[in-house]
Amino acid sequence: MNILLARGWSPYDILTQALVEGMRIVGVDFRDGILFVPEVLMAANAMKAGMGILKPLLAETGAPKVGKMVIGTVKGDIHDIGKNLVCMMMEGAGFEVVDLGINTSVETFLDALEAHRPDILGMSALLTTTMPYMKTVIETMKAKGLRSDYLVFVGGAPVNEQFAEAIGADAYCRDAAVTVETAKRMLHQRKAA
Ligand code: B1M
Repeated sequence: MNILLARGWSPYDILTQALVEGMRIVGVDFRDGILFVPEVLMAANAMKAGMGILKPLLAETGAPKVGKMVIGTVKGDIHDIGKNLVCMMMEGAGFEVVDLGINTSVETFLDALEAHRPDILGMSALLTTTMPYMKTVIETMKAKGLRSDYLVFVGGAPVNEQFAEAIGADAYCRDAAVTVETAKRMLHQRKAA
C-alpha cells in the first residue's frame, strides 16, 4: 500500500486496482478449491488493513453533509468488506453513514430508521441464501407504511438489477462508486420533486 502510494498511485486506483481486484482473484481461487477459509480470512484482514491506510486519504473534506444513509449486511451474512468500502466512499463523498455491521435483523434495520431518520437504507448480501432477506426487510417496511419514506439501495456480489427490481428496491448499486453516484442523483431528484 505504502509502496504504491510512494510510486504516485492515487488512493482510488490502489483501492480498485490492487485491493478490490486482489479480492476478486481470491474469490475465484476460493471457488475453485485453490484457497480455503483461513487463507480467505487472511486476505480479508490484509484488505481491511489496507482500507485503514486509505480511509483518511479518501476521507471527507469537511463539506456540509449531503445526506444520510443507514447500512448493514443482512441477517445470516457476515461478509462486510464490500459494505465497509461503500461506507468509506459514501463518507468520503460527504454523506453521514450509520453502519449497523453484519448479521442485521429486520428489527435492527427498522429501529435504526426510526432513530436516525436517514435518506437511504442500504443493504448488503454476499450469499445467495441471504439475498432474499432484503425482500423481508422491504416487505416489513411496506407493512408498517414506511417504505416510501426512504430510498432503498441494495448491493453485493450475487445481487443484480433484476433482483433489486423484483424485491421493490429503488436501486441496485454495482459497487461503491456507483452507490455514491446513485445516492447523489436520486437525492437530487427527490429534492427537486
Ligand atoms: Co465468503 N463467500 N463465505 N467469506 N467470500 C463468497 C461470497 C463466495 C462467492 C465465494 C465463492 O464460493 N466463490 C461464496 C458465496 C456463494 C454463494 O452464495 N453463491 C462464499 C461462501 C460460500 C462463504 C461461506 C458459506 C464459506 C463457508 O463457511 N464454507 C461463509 C459464509 C459465512 C456467512 O456469511 N454466514 C463465508 C465466509 C467468508 C469469510 C469470513 C472467510 C470472508 C469474509 C470476511 C469479511 O467480509 N469480513 C469471505 C470472503 C472474503 C469472500 C470473498 C472471497 C470475497 C468477498 C469480498 O470481500 N469481496 C467472496 C468471493 C467474491 O465475492 N469474490 C466470498 C470484495 C468486496 C470489495 O466486494 O463484497 O462484492 P463485494 O462488494 C462490492 C459490491 O458488491 C458492492 O460494492 C462493494 C465495493 O465495490 N456492494 C454494495 C456490496 N455491498 C453493497 C451494499 C450496497 C451497495 C453496494 O448498499 C447500498
